[in-house]
Amino acid sequence: MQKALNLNDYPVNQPGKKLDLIINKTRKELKNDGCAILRGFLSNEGVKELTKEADAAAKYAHHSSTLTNAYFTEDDPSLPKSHPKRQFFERSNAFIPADKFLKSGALRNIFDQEGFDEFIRACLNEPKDKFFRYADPLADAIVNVSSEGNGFPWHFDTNNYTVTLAIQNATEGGEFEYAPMIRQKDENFAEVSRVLKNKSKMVKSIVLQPGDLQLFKGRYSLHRVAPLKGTVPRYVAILSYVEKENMVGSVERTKQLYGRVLPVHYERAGQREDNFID
Ligand SMILES: O=C(O)CCC(=O)C(=O)O
Ligand SMILES: [Fe+2]
Repeated sequence: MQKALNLNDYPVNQPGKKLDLIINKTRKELKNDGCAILRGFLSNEGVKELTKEADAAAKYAHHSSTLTNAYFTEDDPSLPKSHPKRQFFERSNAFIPADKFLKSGALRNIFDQEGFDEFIRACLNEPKDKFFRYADPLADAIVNVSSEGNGFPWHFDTNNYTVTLAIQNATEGGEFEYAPMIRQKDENFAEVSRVLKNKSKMVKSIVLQPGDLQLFKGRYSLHRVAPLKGTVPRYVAILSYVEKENMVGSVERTKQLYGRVLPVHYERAGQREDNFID
């Protein structure tokens, strides 16, 4: 296929002044707001190809559903019932695993574009020795499929940042809502509580368009995907980077998210225990 990226506006393969301006602007937005949107990062053809690819692979999506609070922790009955840690919502989504996308397809074409990783690293301002592609063959580049009835309720991420590409919007809903930097020095439970009740003035809502790239620092900003409506599924690609080389998901989490594991998950899980990496 032809180039899926809009290299005219985002010349990730040509480091220089133009790219530096984009990187600096993105860094500033991330610093102030925890969120940066690079509009029209994909070419029109890229969006078209990626949509086709996601449509064809959607049948391989693994559905999972859990009841979760914003912190992904267990219930703590020692706290009052109204505490944000005790507010549980259903989270359900479907992930198309990375190994269902062809090397020659649009998603890999984007992810493997020369200069792409380095551009993302520079935007996130991460040190070179702490920035690696997730080495998980099921999870390094995936597509999240969600439809009416699915939900990604309010949460903080465990990762320091997420890199997502909007591919297709649902018929209705699916806006990205977030309370920028709501927790910084402390947990700020009072304001978090207001967000969970939809009573906070802090919440911002963004409508991503197909082809937009989003960088988001979700550890400090409570966020969710607004409830979806209609028959058209929302497709979002999630590209993962981690702080350590050769990392893969744990056996348990991989089973939950993808419904299966590969030999590498068992091999590395063993290694992890032996070497006390985490
Ligand atoms: O689907 C999205 O846009 C957001 C996903 C998200 O918040 C996450 O993966 O942690
Ligand atoms: Fe998140």
